[in-house]
Amino acid sequence: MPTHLLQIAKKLAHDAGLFALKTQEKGFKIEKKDVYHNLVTEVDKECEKMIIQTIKNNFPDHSILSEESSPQEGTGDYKWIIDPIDGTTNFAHGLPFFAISIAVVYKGKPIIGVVEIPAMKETFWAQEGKGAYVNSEKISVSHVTSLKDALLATGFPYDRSGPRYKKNMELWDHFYGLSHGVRRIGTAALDLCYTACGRFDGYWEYNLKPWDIAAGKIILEEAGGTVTNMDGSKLNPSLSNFLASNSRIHSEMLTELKKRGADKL
Ligand code: LIP
Repeated sequence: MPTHLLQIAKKLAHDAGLFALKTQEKGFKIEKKDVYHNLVTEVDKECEKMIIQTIKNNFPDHSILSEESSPQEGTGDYKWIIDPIDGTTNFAHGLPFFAISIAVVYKGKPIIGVVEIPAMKETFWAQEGKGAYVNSEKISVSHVTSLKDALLATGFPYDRSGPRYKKNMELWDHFYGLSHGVRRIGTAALDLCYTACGRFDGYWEYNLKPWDIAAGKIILEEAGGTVTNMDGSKLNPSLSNFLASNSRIHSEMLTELKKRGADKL
């Protein structure tokens, strides 16, 4: 079953990616989802519809959690976690850094992750216990052992008035001084996959949702990385404070996050 689900997840991500890429050139409607700067486009919704319809046709008993629609509870043990376009702001502004992110969870345990980056022609994917890949090439995390040699990534909450936004500005400045630099690419799925293949060495962010990280997390872990809360405990998505790394600089990053009180927010 897992290999069959992997093939379907890859096909769904690939087809949605091609559709998104084509539509990005033509133009599309953009809306604001809330009072902040959280955007959704008609392409997010269309991709989501395509993906969900196929899952429902093939697996009517599977549960589905997807960014742009209400959760659907199935009677079976499998759950799909979907972000039809991760990096919507980038997509809306014509940037190539956006991804289709699809994970499959079995009895609460992630077993498959697929992150398709159509503009780069890169499909990152992993199956539990079988390693992580980009296209057909096996990937692993970097060998960097110290922050002073690391390239990091972060992202900022949509709510720019809250304490986490200000804290993240402070953390950005702090880590910038300790590393080769800190990038803000604008898609969590891609940040995780870039950490999985050694382009980044560490990544932190507040306020991420399960669909932002479900697929990227299994890809990173299968590539040898570590994902925890900012206090080092096992990831609890409801805390929404998140640290990912190549494992080798994880404890050094945790020390710096704790020094700045990042784990207390
Ligand atoms: C976005 C992320 C981005 C993060 C935003 C948001 P969306 O997902 O992937 O990196 O900083 O907070 O969650 O809204 O584009 O699917």
